[in-house]
Amino acid sequence: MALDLPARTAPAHHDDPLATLPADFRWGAATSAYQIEGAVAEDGRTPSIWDTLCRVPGAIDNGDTGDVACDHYHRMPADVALMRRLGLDTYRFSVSWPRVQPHGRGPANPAGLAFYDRLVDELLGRGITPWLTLYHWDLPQELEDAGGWPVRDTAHRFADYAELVHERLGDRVGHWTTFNEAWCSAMLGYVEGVHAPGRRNFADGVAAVHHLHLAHGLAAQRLRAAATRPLDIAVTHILSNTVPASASDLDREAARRADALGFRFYLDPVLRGSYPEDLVADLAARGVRIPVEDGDLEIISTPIDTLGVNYYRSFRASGTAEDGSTTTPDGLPVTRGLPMGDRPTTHLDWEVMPDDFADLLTRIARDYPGIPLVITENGAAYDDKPDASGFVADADRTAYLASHLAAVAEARSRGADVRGYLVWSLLDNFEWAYGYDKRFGIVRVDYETQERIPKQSALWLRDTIAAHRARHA
Ligand code: IFM
Repeated sequence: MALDLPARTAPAHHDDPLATLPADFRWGAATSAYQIEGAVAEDGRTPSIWDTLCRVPGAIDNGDTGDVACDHYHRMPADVALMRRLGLDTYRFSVSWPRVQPHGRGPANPAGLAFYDRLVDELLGRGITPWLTLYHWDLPQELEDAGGWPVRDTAHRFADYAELVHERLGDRVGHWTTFNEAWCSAMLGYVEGVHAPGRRNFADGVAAVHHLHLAHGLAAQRLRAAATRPLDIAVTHILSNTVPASASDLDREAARRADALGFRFYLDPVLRGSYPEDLVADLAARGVRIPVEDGDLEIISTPIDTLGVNYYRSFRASGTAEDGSTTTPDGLPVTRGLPMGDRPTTHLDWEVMPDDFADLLTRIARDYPGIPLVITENGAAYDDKPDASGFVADADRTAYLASHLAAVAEARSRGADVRGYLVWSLLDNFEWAYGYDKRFGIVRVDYETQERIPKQSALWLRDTIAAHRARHA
């Protein structure tokens, strides 16, 4: 499909903060399998936990499902051609586990793997680096039926799956991310129950985090051992700052607890080889133990090459509940997340806070020195209003991207080794429990016709990338 893209939208400014980004800065976009592929019952794919959750009445807004999504499974070559026209040098996609290993164990499904084979070749043919994520939340339902992530065996199943994908694609794919956002899989899926598999048990969520970490480490070792070319192995976490709502000891303690459970629980084991002591004590106070076995932390802290950072927003933490109490009915201290306040918000009511993004990246660089960072997701849902031709003049999203890229440049100037920025997302897509109503794409998808229409933000990004390349030519 030939797309007529309008002329440039972003004049180059001498005082452009992006002028400080290095010549080899990576520019790309990210998606995930269940959110865009559709074709859920084709070529041997079996249901994942998301197919199952989508069938639960009331679980997903509007009763939406990923059955068709953006029909990317059938439109992949045109989507890759569009990426090329936007000037992206990197495309981060995820592999659907139930598509390539339908039972979550045992032999590969050649027809499923063939899709990713074609995708990788199509990308390489257009000069785009494939960045493969092995797990973006679509656990084969059969593995959930066997216990899911709270069960240790799932980590071993994942390592086998990683090796099987590598066997087929490892000759052409150099960038491997094991997991996308373990926090979401564990906490939204097993504690809050708003994501698949929709369970609600805190201890299960904690066990899930540990087994996701273990699976990451086991897979990193298998990939490294099987590699026939240098691999860049990464894991991606969604990360936020949590600042105390006031200078009181109560709020400072609440912020510490939130930071331990929401931030350090994810980075410390991978990058320091230990769980934070204060987290372990907080969990013990709740009667919960992380199910660590001998040798696990060595596996989990297998050296990686890149940390993927997904950033959307930050929070304040208060030690006082809405009703004024400072302890829960179980006698635990209250930890209440609050908005930062006085910030514009997106269609999801998420606050827009690029300054906090710069602070977050600076903090990661300070507390976990030596690990290169890539922004593997950042973007915003806005209530896009297309004009008569379907074009979306999304000035809000464009400003969002510009300010967050400026924050990356700012963080770099403070010493954060950020090497790339992958926008979330290439296409409007299935936004999990919110269905299709919340649009994150820089490219509009008309779900009736499956037409792709680059928004103003896509054209801005195209021109920003072109200006970057021209600057370094
Ligand atoms: O759409 C999601 C994505 O799958 C994971 N990171 C956050 C995005 C926006 O909610």
